[in-house]
Amino acid sequence: MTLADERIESALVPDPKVVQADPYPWPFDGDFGPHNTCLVVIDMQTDFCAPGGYVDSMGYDISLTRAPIGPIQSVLSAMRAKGYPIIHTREGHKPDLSDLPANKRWRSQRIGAGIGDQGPCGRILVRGERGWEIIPELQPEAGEAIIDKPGKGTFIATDFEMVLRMKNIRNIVFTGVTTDVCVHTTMRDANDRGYECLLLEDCCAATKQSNHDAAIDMIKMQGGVFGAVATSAAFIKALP
Ligand code: C5J
Repeated sequence: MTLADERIESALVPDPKVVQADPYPWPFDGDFGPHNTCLVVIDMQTDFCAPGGYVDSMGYDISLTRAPIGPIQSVLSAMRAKGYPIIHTREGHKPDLSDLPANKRWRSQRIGAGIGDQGPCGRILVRGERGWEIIPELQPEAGEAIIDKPGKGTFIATDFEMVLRMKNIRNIVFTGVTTDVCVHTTMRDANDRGYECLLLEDCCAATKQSNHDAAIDMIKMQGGVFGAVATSAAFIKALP
């Protein structure tokens, strides 16, 4: 093989430190590893993805929100094996509901799944109840951070940013539910704070497929307006 052949071949082989993502190879500068990158698993709780939870009580199809469980398990085991920081989140309110805005409660009651009311899995979206727990398939391991949040975004009323700073995180990989609400809100906020964001599309889901698809499309606009999108397979393949 001549030097010219070698140059052509190396140009065809993607840099292993860059994920083949859309609309750009992620991260933007190729600086990616356990030293500066974490996985965030958003709200994979019984209330969002198991029978009798909040999403099920609203009448949505939980097969959608359960679909990412397998892909998230694959990403978790690949990242755990390489020592990446893992952060889980849970949406939920204090038992006295002092952190539940009246309009959030009213809207949920209107569609028959009142936050704070008794449901088949205990009080809906209340901390400490069965429905609020992370599903057994995606249980956090010892040493992994868990952020409890009262809202849709993970930065509001939590110590998320402090945890990211203590771990020297610059890149965030997003998984979880729902793509169009808690995942998007957190990704947008992270992007505005200067974090380099990647969403794994088969590791996320919404309560309606077209909302998931639209949320994915939005990220890709304007050259990657909030970051980039990849599949779990492309991500795992590139994981340094
Ligand atoms: C919603 C969430 N959709 N985790 N919460 O209410 O996205």
